[in-house]
Amino acid sequence: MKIVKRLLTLSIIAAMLISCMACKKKTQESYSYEKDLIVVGYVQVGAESDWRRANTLSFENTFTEENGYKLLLADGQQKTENQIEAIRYFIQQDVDYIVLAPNVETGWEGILMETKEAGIPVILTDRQIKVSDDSLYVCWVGGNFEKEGKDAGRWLADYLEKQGRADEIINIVTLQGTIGSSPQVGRTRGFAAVMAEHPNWRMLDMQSGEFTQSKGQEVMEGFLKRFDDIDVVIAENDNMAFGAIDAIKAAGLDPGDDIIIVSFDAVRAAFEAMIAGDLNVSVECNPLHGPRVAEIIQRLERGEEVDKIQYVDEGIFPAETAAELIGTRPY
Ligand code: GZL
Repeated sequence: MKIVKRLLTLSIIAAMLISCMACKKKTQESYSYEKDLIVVGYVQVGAESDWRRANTLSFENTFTEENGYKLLLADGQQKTENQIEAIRYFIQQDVDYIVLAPNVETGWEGILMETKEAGIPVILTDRQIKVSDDSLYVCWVGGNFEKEGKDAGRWLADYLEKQGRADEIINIVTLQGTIGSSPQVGRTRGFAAVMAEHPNWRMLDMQSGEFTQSKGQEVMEGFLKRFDDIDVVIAENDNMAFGAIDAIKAAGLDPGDDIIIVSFDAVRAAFEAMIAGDLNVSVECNPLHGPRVAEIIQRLERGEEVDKIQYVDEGIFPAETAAELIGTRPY
């Protein structure tokens, strides 16, 4: 009996080893033609906005085979569960690096424990995450969202001052981004900090437009039905601002004049809207993270340390600068 049990145990161990060898062989085979390329698994939020498409293009233009990379791109379609599934797939594919633009700030401990156990470095880009152990990722590169929110508030205060409306009751509505994403959290918090300095500003309501033009228009239509005296719209990205502009025009009002529109991202279409007089300002959020992430990977490849938090440079673009600058815009 004992000999049977021993033979059975040996055959199970042998089977496990063979399957493991096959798996490793498959991984090596699947990228054997990539032997000299750095394989990067990029987990993108989605394709929800002009900003996002510029962000993806920045990676596609940077992580090319002639630059020494194989880019595997996963579109999360704005769902965290899709992103987690994609990360698990990249672990199975044994990529060299995982780059993650996290949809929202929470829910990442478990999957990043799996990447850590697999020994695959994770670089965060664009949005941030909340984890108790920041060794779960190498570093983060992106925009300073709370500063963007404050910059928007300060621009509005200055604009109202110049219009002689500094002491007027100002009714504001906000089209928020994806709730729980760091651009939504930061922009909302930053604007609120400036709003606290202006007791004559009233926030009538805030609602998420999911960073999309269609949802932004739908939410703005609702605001226009509920409130008959909106002075300012804060749109937490340009595409929601474009939706708000359409809704305001459909209501027979003049966007940029009857209702001041403050937006974020500063994509080319925002410059076109400012030139048309429909948008008053767009606070830049630079999407061109590809080269920054490539520089980080090259430093890691050389065994160098990299800064944990790396902000990209960003500006503020009021309508009066749009015509002069639109030709210089890289996205
Ligand atoms: C900001 C980025 C945001 C943009 C939106 O870094 O995460 O997501 O502001 C995009 O346009 O949808």
